[in-house]
Amino acid sequence: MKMIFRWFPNGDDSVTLKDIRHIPGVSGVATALSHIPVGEVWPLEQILSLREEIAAAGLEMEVIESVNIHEDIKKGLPSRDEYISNYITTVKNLHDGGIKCICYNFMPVMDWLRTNLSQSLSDGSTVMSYHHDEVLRMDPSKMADSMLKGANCYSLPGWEPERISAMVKDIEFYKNLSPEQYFDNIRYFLDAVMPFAEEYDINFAIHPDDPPWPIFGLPKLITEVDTIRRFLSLHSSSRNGLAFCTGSLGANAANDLPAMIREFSGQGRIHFAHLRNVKHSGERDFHETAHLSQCGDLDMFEIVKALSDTGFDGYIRPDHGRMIWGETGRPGYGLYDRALGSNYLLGLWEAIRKMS
Ligand code: DNO
Repeated sequence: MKMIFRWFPNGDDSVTLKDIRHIPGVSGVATALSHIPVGEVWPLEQILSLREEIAAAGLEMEVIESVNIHEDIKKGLPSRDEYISNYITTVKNLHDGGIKCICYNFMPVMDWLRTNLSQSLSDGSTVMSYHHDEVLRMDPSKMADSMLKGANCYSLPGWEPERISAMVKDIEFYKNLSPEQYFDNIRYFLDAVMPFAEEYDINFAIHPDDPPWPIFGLPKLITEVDTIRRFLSLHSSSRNGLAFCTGSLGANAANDLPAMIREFSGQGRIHFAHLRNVKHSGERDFHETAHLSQCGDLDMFEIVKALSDTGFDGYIRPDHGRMIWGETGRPGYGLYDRALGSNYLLGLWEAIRKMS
């Protein structure tokens, strides 16, 4: 297992590589060439120069989060073949650049969604939260404004300008696409790309839908045990795997996360784990919390134990933390609370390993 930290290059992060290097036990970063528009090839030289910058700070770059998938692929449009061919070239270049794992998602229109990026907790910290009633009342054309307003001038992953400008039209498009057709579109993508994941020894880690229930009638793919089984059965190669995000899947209290980890990690299908905690305040309402079990509704001990017991040897990163100690930055991605979280998780990992 390697503990890593998400980091955004090109000055688009309040956290520096030097800061990350100071966190004990963290060996590398999950990062991306996020300035390249979705669908274009990532040039090898740019991958290598980012790798050098990260190596110069004493850190590894083995995981990309994310190589995003062009909306035309998700929609199944004829232009998808060109975007898929670009994606494959990027996979080859990433292989040549030493990458071992690519995290991606197949969420239509938007990546993740919250209704408040800075909700105050009783300890004076702030976190991101989600209230489904507010989403039901939301005008999709205003959705991006409300997300970006809270972003503290940093880019929000999955809320790229080109995506935002097409959002309302795209929501309309998906009204005429059945869940089966949507599923066929990921199958088409995997059929084309998986042989190259094999050839280039790269693990693919799909991120679950966040939150894991329908929004604006959009199709959802990775939400619970059955949908994940169905997705994994599309390609039996272990390269076709998961970025197991406890906060996304855990937003649905019915998901038994340790059991899911035992099943999927036991099959060698979890390559990347995003570990964070959530507190439910309704069936479809939650807010994020500090990583400790006692701070939220997820049992982090059982989650880490399930990973350890199943021989997990992929990457873990502490996911969204609180904003504490006066820090400002990209919501969820401050330094301090994620550093605390990583060391709590490393402590659990060490104790579990030594006691088993
Ligand atoms: C949000 C993140 C997502 C995630 C992508 C992976 O904070 O969890 O943007 O990186 O869905 O492709």
